[in-house]
Amino acid sequence: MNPFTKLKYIQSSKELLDIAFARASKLTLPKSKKPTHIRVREREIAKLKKVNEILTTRLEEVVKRFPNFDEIHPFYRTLADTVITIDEIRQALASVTSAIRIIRSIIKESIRKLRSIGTPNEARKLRSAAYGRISSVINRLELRLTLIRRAANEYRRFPSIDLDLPVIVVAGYPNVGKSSLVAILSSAKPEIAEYPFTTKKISVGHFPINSNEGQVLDIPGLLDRPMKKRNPIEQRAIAAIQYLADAIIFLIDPTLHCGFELSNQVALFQEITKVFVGFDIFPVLNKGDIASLNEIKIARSEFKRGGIPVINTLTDGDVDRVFRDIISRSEKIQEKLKHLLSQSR
Ligand SMILES: Nc1nc2c(ncn2[C@@H]2O[C@H](COP(=O)(O)OP(=O)(O)OP(=O)(O)O)[C@@H](O)[C@H]2O)c(=O)[nH]1
Ligand SMILES: [Mg+2]
Repeated sequence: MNPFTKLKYIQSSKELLDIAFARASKLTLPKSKKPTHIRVREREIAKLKKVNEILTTRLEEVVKRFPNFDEIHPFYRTLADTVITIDEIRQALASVTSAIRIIRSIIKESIRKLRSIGTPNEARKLRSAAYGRISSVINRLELRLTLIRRAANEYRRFPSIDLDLPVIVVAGYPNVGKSSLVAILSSAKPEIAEYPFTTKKISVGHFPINSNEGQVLDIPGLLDRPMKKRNPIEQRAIAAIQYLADAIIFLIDPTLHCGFELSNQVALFQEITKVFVGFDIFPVLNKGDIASLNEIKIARSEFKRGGIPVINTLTDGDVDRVFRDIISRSEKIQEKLKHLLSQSR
C-alpha cells in the first residue's frame, strides 16, 4: 500500500505566519485586576506561546507525516527518489526540525526577558522583535517547504499496490497498446492515445480471480537503452517490474503502427529477460486486427518464440483467454493464489 497517503497539503511560510500571528492577536485573556503593565506583559507572553504552539505543531506535523524512508517498500522508495531525491527531502525535513528548535528557543528567551520588563511599551517592542526573528526563520524555510509540498503532492498520488495479491505488469515499447490492454482487463481507466509516451505514471487496475483480486499494472513505455540512461519516467516503469511483478506481459506491436521498429522491441525484450532473470515474462503480439500474417510470422521468428499469442484490444474476445492462460502458467501467481486460499480457510 502507498505509505505516503497520510501526507497533506504543506503550507507556505506566509500561510504559516499569517495564521499564527492572526490567532495570537485574537487571544483574549480573562479579566483581571492586575496593574496594566502586568496585564500587557501577560498578553504578550500569551501571544508568543500561541505563535509557538501553532508553528511548532504544524511543522512537527509536516515531518511526522513522512514515513521513515528506510522502512518503506523499495518500490515506493525508488518511486519517491524519481520525483525528488530522498536525500533532498531528508535535508528539507531536517531543516524544518531545526527551525522548530530555533523557534522554541527564540520564544523561550523572549518570554524570559518579558517577565522582567517594566513598561507596556517595552513589552510590546520585545514581542514584536520576537515576531520579526520568528518570521525570518520561517521565511528562510520557504524553498524547503515548496520542495516538501511538491514531494507530498506527488507521493500521495502513487498507486496503492497490495503486495499480498498477484501483480501482473504490462510492459513494452511506447504506443504498443499497454494501456488499452490494461483497460479491458481490469477496472483501470488509463489514458489511451495514438502517440507514444502517453502513460507517464504507473496505474493499477483490479480484476477478480478465484474469489480474490488480482492487480494489473499499466506502466510507461520503455525504449531499448541501457538501464543507466533511463529517464525518471522509465525508472518508475523499471521499479514496477523489479519490485512488484509476479508476471510480466511483454506487449509487442508487430505492425509498426506504434512508430518503432520490431528490432528495437526485440532488443528491449532481450534486455528485460537478461536483467530480470527468473521472472515470468510472457510475450504477446497486439494489434492482431491490422497485423498481416507475414508481420505475425516475422515477429514470432524475431522473438524466437513460435507460439506467441496474438490479440487485439479493439475487437478481440480472445484477450481474456490469453490472460487467464498466462495467469495459469505463472508460478509466482499460482503460489500467491494458493497462499491466499490457505489464509481464507
Ligand atoms: N488497431 C489497433 N490499435 C490499437 C490496439 N491496441 C491499441 N491500439 C491503439 O494504439 C495506440 C496506443 O495505445 P495505448 O494503449 O495508449 O498504448 P501504450 O502502449 O499504453 O502507449 P504509451 O502509454 O505511450 O506507452 C492507440 O491509438 C490505441 O487505440 C489494437 O489492438 N489494434
Ligand atoms: Mg499507455
